[in-house]
Amino acid sequence: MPQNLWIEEKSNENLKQGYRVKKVLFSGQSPFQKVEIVETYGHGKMLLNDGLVMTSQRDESIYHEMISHPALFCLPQASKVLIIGGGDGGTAREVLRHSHIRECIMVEIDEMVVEASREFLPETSCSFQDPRFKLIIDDGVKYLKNCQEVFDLIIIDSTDPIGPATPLFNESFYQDVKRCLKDEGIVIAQGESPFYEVPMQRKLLSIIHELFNISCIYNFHNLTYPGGLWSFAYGSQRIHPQDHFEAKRVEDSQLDFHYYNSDTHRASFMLPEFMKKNLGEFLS
Ligand code: SPD
Repeated sequence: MPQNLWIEEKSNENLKQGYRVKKVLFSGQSPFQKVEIVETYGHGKMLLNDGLVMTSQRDESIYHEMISHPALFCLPQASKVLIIGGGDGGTAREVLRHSHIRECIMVEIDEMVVEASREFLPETSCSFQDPRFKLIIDDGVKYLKNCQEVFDLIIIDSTDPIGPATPLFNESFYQDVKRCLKDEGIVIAQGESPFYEVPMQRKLLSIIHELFNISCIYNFHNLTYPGGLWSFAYGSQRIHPQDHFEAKRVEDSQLDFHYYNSDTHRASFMLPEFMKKNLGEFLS
């Protein structure tokens, strides 16, 4: 292995971020994308799809806690969760920490991501053996189009809106999300960068605003995704992320988190002024 091997993530025409690599653990070409798992010096193991970092051992807990627990603590009786994407397993791991969850279905288009994560990222994929977990290898758009079930929570743990994830950012997909969600249910979607992806955030929020009574966006801080600040979109017909949130539920759960707590829950929905200016017309 060369002493000075780096991987560079090119986020856009003007931005690259680099990581020094200790070892390439996996590299494969699936029908959908190039899948790589590398061990880095500074961020531990990383999963990349088509050269874009999906998850890093150093801070994956932040992303996976924040995509799961704000909704789950607003839905204390949730039993049935659908994850679209999420092939590394981190979101399923967090969802299944809640003992009231009876079924967690994950629909991932790319089996190679699941299998590589199973082998090389056991810390994130550790819930694949949970009896409440069901894996479906399929296109999430097609799955929801034909789906006749309803869920308490649907989580869109997608890659960036290029390649196989592009249709996950379209209105027709969200029509199906709405149809398959209880009125007391919540949809959470990977919401991109508030610094670099304003048009995409506006598109996503406008769709959610159009289809759901409550539409919000919330933020978390991380090391890996460009800009450090990253967002999730939130939609629901009935459940408001602040009005239906009780801090005591978090304390009573006795779950031990790295980033999420009742303060970060509330704070994550408080937006900086530039985000209010960019997205305010689509927010409840
Ligand atoms: N730029 C990366 C966007 C994040 C994508 N999702 C990551 C999947 C982690 N389960």
